[in-house]
Amino acid sequence: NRRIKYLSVAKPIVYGNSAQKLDENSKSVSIPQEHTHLWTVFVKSPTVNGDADLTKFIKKVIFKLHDTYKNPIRTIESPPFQVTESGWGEFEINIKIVFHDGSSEKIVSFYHHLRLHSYYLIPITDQKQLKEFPDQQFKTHKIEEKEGEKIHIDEDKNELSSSFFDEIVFNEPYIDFFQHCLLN
Ligand code: SLL
Repeated sequence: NRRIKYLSVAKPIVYGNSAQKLDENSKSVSIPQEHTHLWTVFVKSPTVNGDADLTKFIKKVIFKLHDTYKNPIRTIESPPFQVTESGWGEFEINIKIVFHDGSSEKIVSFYHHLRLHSYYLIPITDQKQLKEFPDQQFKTHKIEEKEGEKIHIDEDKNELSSSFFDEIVFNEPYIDFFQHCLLN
């Protein structure tokens, strides 16, 4: 089992979070009073095959939440690779992607800023929105992009999402790993 010289394989991923503002109606008994949002942090695939592609090379994804959470280290071993929680504050989530045994690939570790609020955003005019998204369904939707961060706001549903498109690059992968996990 040898490495394939000069070969790089890039796999696209999307990571980020969605968040929903809780109001009195949407608050369930199990959610503490001080919690303002319900959110989900995720790692997923933008490809048509979706998570089926990711599971070919991802063994698990580890999300490290803020220490104010019970069991802050959440290990997800099958798709969807995501954690849903409620809370009151934004913080940095450490995401670690672990590849299949035998791949000899190092863990990929990075941070995502859990976004609950959109207050820092520069308002965009409705005109621009209408031009870009003439579709009715986007009437109350705003999409912003800043430093690679795609922010989607749905005012009707009090929802927001923040996502980043990225890729995982495997340099000179082992032949076995390449054949079993990286070839489509
Ligand atoms: C802040 N630096 O002060 C951040 C910390 C922590 C958010 C935010 C805990 C929820 C729970 C929660 O929402 N933590 O388990 O009660 O804004």
